[in-house]
Amino acid sequence: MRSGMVAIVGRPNVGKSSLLNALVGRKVSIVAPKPQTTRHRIQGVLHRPQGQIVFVDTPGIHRKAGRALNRYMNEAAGAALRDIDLALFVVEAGRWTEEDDDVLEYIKAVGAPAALILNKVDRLADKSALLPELQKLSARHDFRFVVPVSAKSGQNLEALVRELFERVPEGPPLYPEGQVAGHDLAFTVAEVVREKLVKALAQELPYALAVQTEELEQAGTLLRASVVVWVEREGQKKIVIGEDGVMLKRVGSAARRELEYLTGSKVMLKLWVRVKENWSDDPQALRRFGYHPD
Ligand SMILES: Nc1nc2c(ncn2[C@@H]2O[C@H](COP(=O)(O)OP(=O)(O)OP(=O)(O)O)[C@@H](O)[C@H]2O)c(=O)[nH]1
Ligand SMILES: [Mg+2]
Repeated sequence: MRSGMVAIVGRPNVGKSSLLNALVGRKVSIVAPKPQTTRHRIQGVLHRPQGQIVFVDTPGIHRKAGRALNRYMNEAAGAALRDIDLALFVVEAGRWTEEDDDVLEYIKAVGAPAALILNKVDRLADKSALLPELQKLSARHDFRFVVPVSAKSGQNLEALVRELFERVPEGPPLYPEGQVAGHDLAFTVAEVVREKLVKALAQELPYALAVQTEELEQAGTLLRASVVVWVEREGQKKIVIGEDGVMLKRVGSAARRELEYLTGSKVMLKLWVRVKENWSDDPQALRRFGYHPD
């Protein structure tokens, strides 16, 4: 049996979480069109007859890291590069930016073995540009291998999995058979609610949100969850709740539907909105909301 740890790193919004979900065949990490969606390291497990690969999805490494939360996110991503068998450095095909340079510099500094993954090839209008781009980017570092993929269409993912199993060492499985996510249900509930909020809310508001599961109770086939949405100001609370509570209701039912699909249970979800001034730059509040280095 082979088993290994593979970190998925890159700048925000390149499709790291989408890639993780596509590789393990289940949604274990939330996805949104806005950058900085993932805030923690998230583990997802690929089980195959030849062994097991534990993927570690990470927050997008970004430049404007002024607030304590942003520093936490960059540190969480950086820490994922330690003690791994391979890093998947994910970039967008046809769209290299300075933040990609930063990530590559970081990989080099840490000395982590890395493969280059060009994601979103389904979006390329001109496919003939792909080969020259692959050649150009391959020359930037001693990558173990380079693979173009689409997390969305699934294109080339099997080739990537084959490459990975050739490179992870022999070893016992790290997770029991059948376990796909490294986190518990309380975390899943909070993240699904956060994803629906990020998708529903405009512009800057997603960055002012933290979500915590306060109570979780499984009674037979019924799952009861009570979840707190933290914002930084009274005005933000009004927006999250919406006129006559419409926004919160919409978010709540979208989250409930997805949780019912994920758990197979009937879900009763209660959402509360509370204000914690400036929590995203307050180290104590960050720890309380689960953003603590481990
Ligand atoms: N067309 C296309 N879109 C993709 C692909 N992979 C991801 N996306 C989209 O890109 C956006 C960002 O995807 P995520 O998976 O959240 O990206 P991420 O790198 O995890 O982002 P952060 O967590 O914010 O760093 C979403 O709108 C995805 O649907 C792909 O292969 N093709
Ligand atoms: Mg992500």
